[in-house]
Amino acid sequence: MRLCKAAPIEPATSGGAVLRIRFQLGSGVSMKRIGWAIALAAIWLAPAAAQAPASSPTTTSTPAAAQPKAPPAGFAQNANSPDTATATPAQEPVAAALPTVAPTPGIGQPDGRMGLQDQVTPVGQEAAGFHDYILLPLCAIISVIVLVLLVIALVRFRRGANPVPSRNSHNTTIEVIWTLVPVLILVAIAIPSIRLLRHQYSPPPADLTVKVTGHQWYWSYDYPANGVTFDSYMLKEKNDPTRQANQRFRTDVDGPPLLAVDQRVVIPQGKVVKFIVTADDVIHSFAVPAFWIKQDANPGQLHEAWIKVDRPGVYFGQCSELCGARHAFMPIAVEVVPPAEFAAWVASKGGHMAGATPPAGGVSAAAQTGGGMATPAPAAGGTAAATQAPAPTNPNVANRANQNH
Ligand SMILES: [Cu+2]
Repeated sequence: MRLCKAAPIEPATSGGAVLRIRFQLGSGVSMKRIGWAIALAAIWLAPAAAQAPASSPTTTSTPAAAQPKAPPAGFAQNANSPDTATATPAQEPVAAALPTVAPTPGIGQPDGRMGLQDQVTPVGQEAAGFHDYILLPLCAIISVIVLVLLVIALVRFRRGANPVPSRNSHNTTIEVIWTLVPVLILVAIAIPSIRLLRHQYSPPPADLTVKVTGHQWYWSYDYPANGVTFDSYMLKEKNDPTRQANQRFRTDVDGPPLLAVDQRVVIPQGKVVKFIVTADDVIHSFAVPAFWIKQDANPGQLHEAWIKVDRPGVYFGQCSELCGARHAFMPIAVEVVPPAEFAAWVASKGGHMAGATPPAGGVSAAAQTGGGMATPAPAAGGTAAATQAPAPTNPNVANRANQNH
């Protein structure tokens, strides 16, 4: 059972043992633990609200979302940015770009199957196991039991068969059972649930930090420790009348329609990656199903999510908060590559590996201001890649600086 796999973050969160709730009534310690239990229950409920479906009424009440700026046909989603960054000479990569890796059908994208996508992160595997092997069977069993009881009550105690109604109004045994059994079920669910929450919100030290910013209607990504910044737009179809003549159109190598993007987020395989998620206009949601991530992106707030992916490949997601007219057209594509390839990709973007000296004259303001978010542990191959970084400047960063958001 996947649920039973030991998550690799276990050592880092051993301090969470305090979360084991033991009811020792009559002492101050027990009150403290009950307080912990209530706080945990509140945290438990919070993600459910944060991960409300895209049709959540809370989003539609956002003033900016309610009055979207409809882009004229054939023009970019954002007046300051072209639809495809690669179409602009100023955003040409410094070094040769890596060849586009084709996604694997059925992995990291919807394929018509029922159920959850195959999970590729430790938290995702634990959560999917919890859902598939505990919650879903429990829901099915409870539903069947309630249905059977309902049918028995309807048939056996119908008026026709009982002309003189029973006058019973109380049965202590049944009342104890129907109180205790649900309590035991809830406790049984709470234990793996709180453990999962602890893994989700107690991330191990990150090897790489990526800042994700939602815009109407595209995503931008900053690698503060690497001096890499770029915008990511959906690739339009070849016959889309709104596609500009110089815009690259989607091919099968890029990914499925409505999910393929012009610039993917590239992260190293087997490394802990922390996403810092925010937005600069309305509420968006950074969601990648195969990573078990659905994190609201709120203007003025920083939220975080973490992943560790051991399987190289391409994984797709979408904005999952109703954010305006082109909400459905701001997909997310994450490409997981071996660390050496990641270093090459960083170099191709004019960046440098964490801990390496930024290119002379670089304009990577993000790298300077975001230094605090950089984690002490550099990605593997960092020193090797540092010598490969040929870029005197980072045109992507320069271009973003001019956008004046
Ligand atoms: Cu959005």
